[in-house]
Amino acid sequence: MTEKPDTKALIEVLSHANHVVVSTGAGISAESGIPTFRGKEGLWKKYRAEELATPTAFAQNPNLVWEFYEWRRGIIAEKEPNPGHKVLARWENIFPAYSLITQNIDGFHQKAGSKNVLELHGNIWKLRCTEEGTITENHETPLKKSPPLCPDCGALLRPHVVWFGESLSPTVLQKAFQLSSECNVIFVVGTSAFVQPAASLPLAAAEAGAKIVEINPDPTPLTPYADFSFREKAGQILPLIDEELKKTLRTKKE
Ligand code: BJW
Repeated sequence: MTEKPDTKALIEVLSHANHVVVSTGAGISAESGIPTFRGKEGLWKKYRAEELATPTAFAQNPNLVWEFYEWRRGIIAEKEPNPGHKVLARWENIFPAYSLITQNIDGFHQKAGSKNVLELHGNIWKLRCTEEGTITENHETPLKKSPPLCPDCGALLRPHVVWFGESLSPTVLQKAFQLSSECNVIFVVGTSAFVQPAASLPLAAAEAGAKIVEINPDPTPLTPYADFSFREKAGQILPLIDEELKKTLRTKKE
């Protein structure tokens, strides 16, 4: 029988936390059946990021890039958020202040009920005009026309996501660093902690005095800095932490 992970010390910290930040990556959606990028079965093991997730790739071959994104939209459309996403949505009502930051583009946090989500790398259900920069929401799978064209000016539309070599929205990024440097605890869930600038958020939080909680079946470059490391799947450990937290908060109220 596998031992239940010890959450006692973490629950003690959480029960006194005023502001909790959670920063998620592809691993939170892995148990929903969404491929990650860098694991054994990761997308970047089968496909070259340079050919599919850079502005140069899109300029050279928009058809191929759209084929990749249409395929992924199809997968995401068929899947559902898992218990990990649901706990993170519930936590909006638990802590005095709570912020959810994600590198994911799948929209699963919102689908699970999270109201405030800071999306660092955009959203696959949004399209952006390459000429005018206008952003529209679009959930068609498959798209009626691929690659899609802007209904207003006829220019190519692209996925509203952040590719390698592109800057993140300065407003979103500034907010993410601000929240991270204000929190008492930062959870880092399901990210290889490899891609910048997202990987720097927990370090900024720790520098400002926050505790780092890492949830990932595998160690990452962040692991040596983590105050709590859970080598577990997010969909399993988050409900467990939530359960223990509920018990403690209930006792405190009584
Ligand atoms: C589980 C689990 C379960 C499995 N439960 N866990 C400084 C130094 C060096 C380079 C740079 C730097 N600053 C910028 C760069 C360049 C670059 C970069 O970081 N490169 C690195 C590869 C080194 N960054 C950029 O280009 C960024 N732009 C930028 O900084 O602009 C300014 C600038 C540009 C150039 C130079 C300098 C400055 C933009 C980054 C955009 C990333 N885009 C992508 C694609 C988005 C659209 C799409 O999805 O198609 O974003 S790449 C891909 O990686 C995607 C992800 O959001 C991102 C992060 O991946 P994530 O989420 O960590 O997933 P994985 O697969 O890596 O890890 C999953 C983890 O889950 C694993 O650890 C598993 O173990 C775990 N797991 N099951 C919990 N059940």
